[in-house]
Amino acid sequence: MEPPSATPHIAIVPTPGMGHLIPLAEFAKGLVRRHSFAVTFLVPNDGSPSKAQRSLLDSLSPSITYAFLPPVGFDDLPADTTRMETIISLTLARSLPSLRDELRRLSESTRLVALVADLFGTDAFDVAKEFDVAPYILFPSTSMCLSLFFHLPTLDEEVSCEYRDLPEPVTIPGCCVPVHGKDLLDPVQDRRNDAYKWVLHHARRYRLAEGILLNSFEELEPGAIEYLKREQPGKPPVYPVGPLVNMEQSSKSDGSDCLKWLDEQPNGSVLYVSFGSGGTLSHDQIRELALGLEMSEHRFLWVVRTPNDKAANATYFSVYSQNEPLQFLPQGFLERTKGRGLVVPSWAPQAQVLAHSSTGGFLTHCGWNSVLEGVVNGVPFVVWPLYAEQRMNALMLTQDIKVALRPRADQETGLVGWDEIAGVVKGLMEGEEGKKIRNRMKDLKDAAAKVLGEDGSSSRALSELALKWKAKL
Ligand code: UPG
Repeated sequence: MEPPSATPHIAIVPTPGMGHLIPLAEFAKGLVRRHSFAVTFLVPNDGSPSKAQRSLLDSLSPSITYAFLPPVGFDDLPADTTRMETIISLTLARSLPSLRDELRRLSESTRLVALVADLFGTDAFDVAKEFDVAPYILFPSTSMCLSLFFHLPTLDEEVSCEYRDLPEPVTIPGCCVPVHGKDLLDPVQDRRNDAYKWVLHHARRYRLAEGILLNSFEELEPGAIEYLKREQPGKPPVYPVGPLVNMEQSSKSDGSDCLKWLDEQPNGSVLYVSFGSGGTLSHDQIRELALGLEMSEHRFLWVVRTPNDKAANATYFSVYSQNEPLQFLPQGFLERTKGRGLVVPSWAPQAQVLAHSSTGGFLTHCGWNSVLEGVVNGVPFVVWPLYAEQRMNALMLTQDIKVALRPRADQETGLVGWDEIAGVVKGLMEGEEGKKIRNRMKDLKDAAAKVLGEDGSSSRALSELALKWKAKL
């Protein structure tokens, strides 16, 4: 057998979801580019990796390789009560034997020093330890959410009812905005469901990590980060290395039409509308949104998915809609908004869209990667949370850092009406409040550029980690 090369090597194990894979890929790029590491992605899956997943993995540098683990199945799970977080966690839990085989191979052929999993990946730790590989987490969401994960085992012991029935909001350590139980992340909304048990399981195991990398930075979430960095028994060191965001120019392949269209629009004039990789609206809601955009009289670029009346995360595992999404738009909408609006089915090169000078606002579901992509480009938000921890993120953006407007849903129908949407879009794109928000975003953009600079705090945190890992060689 050839002796392993001297290059330090990291294994990364992403759980399903583009929102997890994208920041892990950015983290890998930084390690390779700045610290000469080699990286292997070991990807648990159910046999249907999405086009988006494959094209991202294929686009990485030769020092970043990947292998899909043999697919696992879920035929035994009840379709009506199994939530997203259970499937995400089981995809990894059921892949542990093949992960063990791959780690054995890597540890024999490379200088494997660490395994990095994401927020639902703590089951990989036991296998990592078998090969004397240090287990780490890259937490792809907010510091606020990480602080809640650390606090959850205590909450679970102290609170006997559903959190949504608590009369007082929950105070998350380090965070100044209290969060009502009904706004906490989805999987903690039903404590009898397996999804809650999985989240609690992972939260309890976070203490087993040798460190937690956080996709955030101090200027964005000062209170929570200061709290998380404080040494406490049972809490591993936290390294804020964010924002981990794709800043590269587009390859001008997939979705380049919308970038060309943006080239023709005036500076800062376009509202980009997207609900991340998994977000879907109901039939009625999609019609209201279309009319609201039309009536706002502003330019827009909208990534449309086939509506779904049952789930707000219907494309989480697949990204692409099964049916042609544009057929669900109101009659005549495309003709009436031609020139002023562009509608893209399923997927757009979002990082490049947000970096484009024509983009002046972002209507977002508040997935954390989307938020960070808005922040690094100074693009202010209209927030429209749908699932996962997005309601918490929306609260933070509107009430804490105040860089977003939020349309209100009708109390009876639960729908956000077209007139409310049109009003909020105008407010962001042309109103006084919009101007103030834009200025605050400019400060955050500058702060993000600084932490990512040569001597910035996130670059230093990454260097500290790289040194620690190299010392294991
Ligand atoms: N994206 C595109 N094109 C699209 C849609 C999305 O490039 O048309 C990219 C986008 O740029 C971003 C990523 O896909 O980088 C989406 O990530 P995110 O905005 O975080 O949304 P989700 O995919 O919904 O992310 C999941 C959860 C979210 C959570 C995030 C990180 O739904 O709530 O904050 O993971 O944990």
